[in-house]
Amino acid sequence: MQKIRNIAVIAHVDHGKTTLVDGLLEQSGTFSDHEQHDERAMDSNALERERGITILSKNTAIRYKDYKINIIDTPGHADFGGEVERVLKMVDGVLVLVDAYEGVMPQTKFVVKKMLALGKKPIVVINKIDKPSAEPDRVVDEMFDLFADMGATDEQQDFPIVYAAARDGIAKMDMDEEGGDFQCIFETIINEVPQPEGSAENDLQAQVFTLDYDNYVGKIGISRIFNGTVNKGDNIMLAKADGAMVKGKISKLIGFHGLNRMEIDQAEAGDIVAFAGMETVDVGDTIADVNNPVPLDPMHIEEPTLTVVFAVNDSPLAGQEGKHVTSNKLRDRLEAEMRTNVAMKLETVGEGKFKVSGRGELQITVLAENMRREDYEFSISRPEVIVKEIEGVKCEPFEHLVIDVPEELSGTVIERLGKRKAEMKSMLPMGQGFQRIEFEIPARALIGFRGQFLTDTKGEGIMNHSFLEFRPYSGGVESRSYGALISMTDGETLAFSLFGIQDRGVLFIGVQTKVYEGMIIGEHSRSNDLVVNPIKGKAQSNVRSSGADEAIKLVPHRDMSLERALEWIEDDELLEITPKSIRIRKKFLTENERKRESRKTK
Ligand SMILES: Nc1nc2c(ncn2[C@@H]2O[C@H](COP(=O)(O)OP(=O)(O)OP(=O)(O)O)[C@@H](O)[C@H]2O)c(=O)[nH]1
Ligand SMILES: [Mg+2]
Repeated sequence: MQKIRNIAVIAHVDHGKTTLVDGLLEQSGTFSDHEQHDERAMDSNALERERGITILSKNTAIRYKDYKINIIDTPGHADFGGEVERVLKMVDGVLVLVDAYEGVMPQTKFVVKKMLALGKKPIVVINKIDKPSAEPDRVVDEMFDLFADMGATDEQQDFPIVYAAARDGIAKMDMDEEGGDFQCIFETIINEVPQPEGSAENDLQAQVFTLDYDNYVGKIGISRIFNGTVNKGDNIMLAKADGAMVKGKISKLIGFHGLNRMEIDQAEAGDIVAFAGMETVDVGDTIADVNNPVPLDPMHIEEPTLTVVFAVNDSPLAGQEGKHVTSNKLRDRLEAEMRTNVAMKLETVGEGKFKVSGRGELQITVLAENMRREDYEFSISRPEVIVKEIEGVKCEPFEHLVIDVPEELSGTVIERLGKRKAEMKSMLPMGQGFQRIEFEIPARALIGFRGQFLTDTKGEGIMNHSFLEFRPYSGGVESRSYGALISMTDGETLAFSLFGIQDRGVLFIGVQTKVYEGMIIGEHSRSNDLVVNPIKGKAQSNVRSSGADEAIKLVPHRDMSLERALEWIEDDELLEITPKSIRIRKKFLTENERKRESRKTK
């Protein structure tokens, strides 16, 4: 049997997983000398490159000596935590990265807990030791404590430690060593991570952990083979999660090497390969022996915590910028998403209205962003957390929140969070005048907090959170403290009128922008909404008023990204999303309708 090691790279967001995988590909000689590749080569889709984060886990394989090492790079952002859990079942060991300054962060805890519970062999990589602020010794201690707190076995607690500057291709087992390269990482992997269990002689059992799509061969299930041998053209049985058995045939077997995929004829127990030919394949399915199909344990998929309503765009500007605008198109696209993205759920809630549930705002905005790139137009509502009953008690999701703030601002932030029902758990000095404060907070109270936090800390604060558990409902929390500046009419904005409005708050749009009655063009500096006229021109006059013309200087407006806008809106507001624009609007466009509505709710 082939010598194989299967590992996943796990960590908090941005701690350097994808960069480390670059180094593993490079230093194993997997890239040939002339092969062109970008930095963070595994972050291959457009949105990943643009945002500099990993969204989907992806696998690759390298050769080291006579070993094949399959490596799965995972996303670090909490919203994609479900991916990590699935991937962990496919591997025998993990590289747990941790930033040598930031140390243990919420998602480090999340992934370590899952990894330990599944009994995987950990190798800890203290990364970014080149940072001037790095404190590798402190971070090693933090990891030790974390493992102990999370119930590591003695063997897991006795983890090997590699110190690395992944970006520079440096790694070493001892901080006092000079230089060093990734040889020590390869050696640690082959020595510490066990050879996969299972046997090539047994009946076939493989489990699908990721789906992919190829224009030529259709749906592809990327899978770990736990037992047996499979050949191209074999008949198999697909054991579905719901117990159904579907006969199928492997039309193609695809292997991985570096950034390439190639057709192969055979694969056996222990390996990670892709299967084509089964149109009904889903994540979690077992590809089993056709005569003796024995399903593997189903995969546990984390429940969604947040919902947003996607609806047909019915604004006065609807249909002008997007190609796909109807309810049918919207539904088809969302249904297609649910087929590959097992962490999300879809429910029709009314004519042209679809409730999409996921793990967090980023997961939902990534879907929305992909859709606008594909020429869809739609609206989305304010995110709502999922409330559910557990043993007769109304419960809501709680998050573990960690913030790093300049010491002198910690008072302000703690007060703000107090109003949002956050409970402070610890406070530690971090050096360089920063403090790290940890909280437990209802997920509901975090919606809209980021913008406020960035303002309060003048952009210097860092916040991170990840799902903790469902807990009893905590009652009302404070929401947005400012009202909206709402356009009273349709037309294009003019500098003269915006100049008159800008003292009333912060504008979200500039000049010559299309607006309509009920569209929100800014944030009021007070708590109530204010209706304004952004298209009013200057009255014509023959008299040149001295100084008036040159006085029209507009303060730069605040660009509302999809995420920022989604966090900002309230229940009676919507985001209008088109390939070209992100507009914020009132659900009810005229003032009369809004008055009638607010009387009703009172
Ligand atoms: N100083 C320093 N920066 C590093 C090092 N390794 C990675 N980085 C930088 O850290 C940032 C994040 O790196 P990524 O490899 O994308 O991190 P990641 O863990 O894959 O991030 P996600 O997949 O989004 O969770 C990039 O700007 C890297 O250049 C390092 O050793 N030293
Ligand atoms: Mg990454």
